[in-house]
Amino acid sequence: MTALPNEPLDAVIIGAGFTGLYQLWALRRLGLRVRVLDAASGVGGTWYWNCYPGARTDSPSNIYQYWFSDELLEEWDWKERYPGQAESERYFNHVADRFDLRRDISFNTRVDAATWDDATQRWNLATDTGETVNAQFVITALGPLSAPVVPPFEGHEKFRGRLVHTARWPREGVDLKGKRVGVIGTGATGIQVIQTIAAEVAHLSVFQRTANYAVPMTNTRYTDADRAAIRARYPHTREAIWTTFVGFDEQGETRPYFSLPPEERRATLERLWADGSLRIWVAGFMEIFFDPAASEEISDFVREKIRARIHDPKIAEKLVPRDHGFGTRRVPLENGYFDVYNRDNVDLIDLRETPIECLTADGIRTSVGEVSLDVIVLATGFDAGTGALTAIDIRGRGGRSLRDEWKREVRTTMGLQIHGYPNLFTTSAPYAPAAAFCNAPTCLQHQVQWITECIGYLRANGRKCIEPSAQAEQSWLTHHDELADQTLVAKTKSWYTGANIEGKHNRLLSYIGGVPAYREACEKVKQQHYEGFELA
Ligand code: NA7
Repeated sequence: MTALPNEPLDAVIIGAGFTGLYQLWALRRLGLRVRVLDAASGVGGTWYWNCYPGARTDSPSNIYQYWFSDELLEEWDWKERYPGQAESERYFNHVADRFDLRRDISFNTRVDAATWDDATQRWNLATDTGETVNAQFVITALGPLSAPVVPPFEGHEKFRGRLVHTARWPREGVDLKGKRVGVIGTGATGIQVIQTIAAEVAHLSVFQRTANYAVPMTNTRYTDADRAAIRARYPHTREAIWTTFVGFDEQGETRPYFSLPPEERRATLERLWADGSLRIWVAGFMEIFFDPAASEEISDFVREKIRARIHDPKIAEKLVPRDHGFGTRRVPLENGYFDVYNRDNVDLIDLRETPIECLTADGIRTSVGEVSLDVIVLATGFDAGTGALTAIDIRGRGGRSLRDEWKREVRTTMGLQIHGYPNLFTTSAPYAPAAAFCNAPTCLQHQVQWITECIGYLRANGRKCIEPSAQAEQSWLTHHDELADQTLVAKTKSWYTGANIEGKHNRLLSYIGGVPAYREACEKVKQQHYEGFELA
């Protein structure tokens, strides 16, 4: 473990994942003394922790990467269209070595508290290693999905088998071969685990609360020719990601859904579906987000696709979502997921019909009896956007507590700063597209660039502090809410709305005005010398 520096720093970055590594690279170029702190023993963030079986990106590798270095783009060979966890982790390790980033990273170091000192106008951070560090700026690069949720089932302590959350999967793996395994959760993670382990385990019991839509993934192993073709498009791709609604590289349908005759609507959906990607969601018909009639028709199209995969019509009906429209929750890609339910060694337990009552010494008891298990996999998701921030005791001006304030209402200004917390910059925090509704690398890189330019501006202009005004924060929230209220996404229960956490704020987590509009708003603030922000 690298000891923390004794001398005061210019900036501390919390997190050595996608955002943290780039932020370190960028602030170093400004000449700042920077330290990155991470609880993990290595780089990669999400791709360090989520090493469960089948973990894989749902964004293609050509847009799930850094754009800041032409050399990096030239030398890194993606092996697949959708890289698995190991390949993604290798990429981050390569980046850390390639740019000599490790010398400024302290691993195995969790930040417990960050306290703003009104007198010195600097932050003091305390870590679980008993160390402290002092810095002018703090940038949180915690990732939107890094605080795992373990549901408070009764009897946790009684279970004699192995209980593991996907986001805390042991690095050495878990032997599932020939075991009776239960998976709770059928979100993007559960789907990946289930489709990966079904053939290996003796018996798999899937505990499903909400049925999920999923699109078949066409993953390809790239040849040299594929890579050359993808590289040739990089100049286009690196521009295109900024112009699309959710930071992917393809524009959506511009023809209004109901302006097309039914057969053309169908043909278009088939074409989007056949792409084997998230295109049908992120670059399809925008009406899925706000027009109930279009949403229903498109959802029916997907329901039909699901039914066609399942032999037993009764099981098929359990797997078909009916309580929300396609695309109003995170759409996962799948690779053999639905076919798993045609196997003899797989049972689907519908928790709406037979809820979990408790864990027992031998497994899980539902309202109709006990399921005996050797291993329980919790694919139960995250306290998205806020959980990782409130896990740290953050104290701003006058000792105010972010944890307490966010219990009442979660507030940010463009997801980048919070009124009352000077010189604290947040990435992937609520009310920016980066929190959820964006190809994460696109939006996180944009936030790093904005933060870096802002700090550069402060230094160039002899300013020490920046903090959004209460008024600017309120007007961003009002704008955010106005857009969110028009969407079906905000009316649907999911982690996007915080509905997966009891008592959490009921506001759409992610800005839903699209990447171009968000970038424009951020650019305007910058052009107007950080209007709405108080500089001291
Ligand atoms: P998600 O998408 O939040 O999925 C969590 C799943 O776990 C979901 O099916 C939940 O059902 C289920 N869940 C959560 N709590 C319970 C309890 N108490 N009982 C039964 N089932 C439960 O998390 P993921 O990790 O799959 O994906 C998160 C993101 O990571 C994903 O969107 C990608 O961006 C990558 P529910 O739907 O709440 O009824």
